[in-house]
Amino acid sequence: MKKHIHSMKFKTIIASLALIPAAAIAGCEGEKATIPSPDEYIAGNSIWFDTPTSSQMSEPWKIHDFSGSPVNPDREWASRSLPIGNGSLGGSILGSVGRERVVINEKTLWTGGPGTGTEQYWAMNRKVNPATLDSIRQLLAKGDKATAGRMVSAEFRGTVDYDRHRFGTYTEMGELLVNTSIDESAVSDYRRVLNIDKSVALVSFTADSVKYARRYFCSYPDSVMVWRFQSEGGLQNLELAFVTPQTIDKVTAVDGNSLLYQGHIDNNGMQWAMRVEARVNGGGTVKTDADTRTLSVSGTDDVVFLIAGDTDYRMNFDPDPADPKAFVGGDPAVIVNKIIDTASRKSYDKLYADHLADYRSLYDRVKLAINPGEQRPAPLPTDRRLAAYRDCAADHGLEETYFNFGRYLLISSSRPGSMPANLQGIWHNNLDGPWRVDYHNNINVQMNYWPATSTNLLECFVPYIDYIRGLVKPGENTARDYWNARGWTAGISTNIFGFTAPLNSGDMTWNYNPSAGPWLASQIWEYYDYTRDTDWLRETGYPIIKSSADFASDLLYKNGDTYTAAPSYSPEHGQCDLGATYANAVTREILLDAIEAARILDTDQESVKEWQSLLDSIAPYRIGSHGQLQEWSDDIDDPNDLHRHTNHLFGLHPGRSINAMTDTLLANAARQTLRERGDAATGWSMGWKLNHWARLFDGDHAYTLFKNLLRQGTADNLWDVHPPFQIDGNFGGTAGIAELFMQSHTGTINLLPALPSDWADSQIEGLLARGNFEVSVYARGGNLDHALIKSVKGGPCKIAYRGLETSVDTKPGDIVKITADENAGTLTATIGH
Ligand code: FUC
Repeated sequence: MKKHIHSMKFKTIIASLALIPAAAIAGCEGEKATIPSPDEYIAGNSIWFDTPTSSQMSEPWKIHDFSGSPVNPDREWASRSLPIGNGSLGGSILGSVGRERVVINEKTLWTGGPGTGTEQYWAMNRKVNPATLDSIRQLLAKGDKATAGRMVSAEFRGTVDYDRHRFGTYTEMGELLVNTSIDESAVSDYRRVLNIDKSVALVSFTADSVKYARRYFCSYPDSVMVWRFQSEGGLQNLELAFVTPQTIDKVTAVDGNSLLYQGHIDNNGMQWAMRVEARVNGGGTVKTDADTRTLSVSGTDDVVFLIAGDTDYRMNFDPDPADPKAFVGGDPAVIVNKIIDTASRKSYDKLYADHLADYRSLYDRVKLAINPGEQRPAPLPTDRRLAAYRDCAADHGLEETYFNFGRYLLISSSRPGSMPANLQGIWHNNLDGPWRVDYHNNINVQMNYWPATSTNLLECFVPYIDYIRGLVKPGENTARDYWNARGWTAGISTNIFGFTAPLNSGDMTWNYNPSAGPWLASQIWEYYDYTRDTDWLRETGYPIIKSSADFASDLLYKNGDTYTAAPSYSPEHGQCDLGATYANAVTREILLDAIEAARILDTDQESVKEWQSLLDSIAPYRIGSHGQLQEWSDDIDDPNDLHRHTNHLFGLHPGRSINAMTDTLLANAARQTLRERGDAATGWSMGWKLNHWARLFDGDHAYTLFKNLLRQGTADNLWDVHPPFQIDGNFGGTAGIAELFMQSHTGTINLLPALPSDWADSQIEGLLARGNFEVSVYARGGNLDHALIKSVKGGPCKIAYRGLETSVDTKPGDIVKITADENAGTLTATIGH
């Protein structure tokens, strides 16, 4: 359906036409700046192109709204745009010449939720009679999966359809278009670059002997997106317009040099606002016209645009089901005005310096160097580099960039104060999108947060904690109504309004996933395990974990001497089961976490006893007839099955109930399963298998998966593709690289557990290990040269390397140097400061 709605729904226009003389706002940028050279931006880690995009695909929602197709109609956006973001506000830069096009997103711009009608929304759960659940379990115990499955399908679906209306969809704010009147045919030396080390994008080219350079970044400290358009040898005449699939209510000219756009989402009344301000430096004129909604800048060689966007969404951990405004906060127009007024008092240089300092405080913590001594080829545009890589050319520089880009994407899409990174992080170019661009608790959102811990970006984890907290209250209803259970859980798909029920579909292979909640809660434990922040555990983490462990306990069914998570499904695969390996593995994990957490806090001894006795009696992992780790309770795995999900290996990764160091039988079975599933798959699946192989200490096989991820699951702008674009694989890939150098899930820091033989002389600095240790590992000739472990919190530290072990007690700030003598069989830890 075409949704060209803003002309129909436009209610109020405040017209204003103002001419601002250059002198009134000149001088903000200080001395006249020289135009930046693209080489400086290409140097280091960058993604870049030497051909412009056409910008013809602007307003793709007019072609189709992208709700039900794996092919994004806007190919250039999906594979050639460059993303910037500050966790709330995102931009994807197309870098077109005659008409620049930047897609603008705000992470909380969603349709759906209680604003569409509280009663219907919160009636998301159906009520399952406990006797029915009992019958289903008994049928499964008798082996009648078909009848049990039919009953699950009839009873366990939700009431809310998986559509954009009540469940909702993440939706685009719009596109800022800048007409430049530059003749595209006259362009030379075109470069479009995202410098990942400096978190800034550059578009530069020459046309008719005039040099042009545009820079773009999105600042977290100032909550603002900043562009600077410069020219040398001629002046620029620019006209900026905003197009959107959303309803615009009002456009106001403010201060003569900016426009405030205010609008709302039709179906839930969510208010949004965006303000764009232009200020010229040195010369030129800014003109705003609220009638035509355009802002023009003429006769300038240097202009800065400031852009702020927001919605009235507010997080709510305890929404009142009667309140349609339970997730509604302050007026976004007030907020964006404040942002622009504050930011406009700062020069471009100051805004950028503050942005860079903030970015680097996170990004610079980890440094990867793959065989740094080797000769590197001359830099090529990323699309050509990737094409060569697809043709099997070695390119360790590209591999480093991919790793760093994953961290860049997380820093840009997940910062405290907003929702976590969704299926596309923050970047979205249409009204609707695949899987509603939602929070997918199936593997996807969990994968987004793997690198947040291990690659030392704990601050980026904070929105994920808030998201999970927001599921607890509504998830208690879901737990009770379906499973007559204590605690909380959530289903496969979630929005920003505390949606926790299964969706209204009878296809339970994907729609039935009560283990999703405990999986999320297990990452709450992980956050503690990395930070060792006991106060946080007591106040925030433990209540979530405990309640989830109670839910997981009540999901268990006693069948003979063992307990199984019944009924259960292996995600998107196979029949209803008495105890799918995945569901049992997640249960094990959350029970382990809850027991450890309660012991640390010295609390809930009765619960600990209950959890421990259940844990001891969960149906064991089973090894099937072809040596595989069974996916279901029966030995029915097909050795030729290439299904992308490997959730039955949850205990190997991200869980810890299969320890490849000690459980050789299970590790071999997991290996056999991975071999059967093969090395090709969708993006995220290859990212996950990379992690699985790393946990099996097979660096070369893990590297095969990483190469496949880059070759078959990555677009030219290095976005992960399912297809379509889906960001989880970027994060899974990044986390997997960290696992090759260091693992800590068993409580021991395992050095170089899976270094690919091709990366024999590599190093990584600043990874985070559980226990809150910062770990730098240096390999030479494929062996450990040395490692440096900085103790952040103090405490005992156990270290392993190829079967050698040592341990040391540390104080905060200690730096422990680890060296190995494999001939002598010693691993030595030396404490320094
Ligand atoms: C999971 C996957 C699909 C897709 C979807 C968003 O359910 O099985 O492949 O990635 O999430």
